[in-house]
Amino acid sequence: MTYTLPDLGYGYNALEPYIDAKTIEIHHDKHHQTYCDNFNKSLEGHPELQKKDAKWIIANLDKVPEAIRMRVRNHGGGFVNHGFFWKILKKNVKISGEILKQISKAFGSFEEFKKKFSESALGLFGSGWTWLVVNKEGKLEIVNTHNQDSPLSIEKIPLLVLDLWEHSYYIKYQNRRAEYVGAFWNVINWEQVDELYRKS
Ligand code: MN3
Repeated sequence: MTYTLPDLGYGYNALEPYIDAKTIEIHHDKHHQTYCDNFNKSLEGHPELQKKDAKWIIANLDKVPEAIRMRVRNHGGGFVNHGFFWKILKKNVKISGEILKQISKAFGSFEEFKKKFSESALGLFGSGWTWLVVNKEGKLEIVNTHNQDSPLSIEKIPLLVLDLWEHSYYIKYQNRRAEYVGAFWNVINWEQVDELYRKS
């Protein structure tokens, strides 16, 4: 079995003007595809792993043979993280429901959460991701991961994520990461985040 690139579920221009169509096209069709291809390559000759769900593999890297572990961590992480990222993007969805209640409880208010998440994203050096996760105690937490590392590997359940690799914003924003982080708040699919929270 091989893993296949998941569909975006919307058009390249669906997130304009916040995330431009060209960026989405290259990010999904080229970058994500490459992670998918390299993930498949890294698992060649390991039918026992190829049978597993990609998320299971990322959550159980200790069960991956050491010889291929770093490649699986990088490319499998890239494959899984991007699949998750596309799903939490949608333009102009207002936050409401249980997730709004829980965020307000955990961070004081939604505005305070936005501030902390943005600070975390802007404080990340190099390439990586900023996440809202549920930790083992069932509490909401903001975490950064480097490269293509996933919170699944440290027993945290992702609810929301922002890709902070330059390829995710460079065409439109160049070095202006803060503008990209600011624009992100207009394209969060809070209905999906709420659903993920309730399932967690
Ligand atoms: Mn990316």
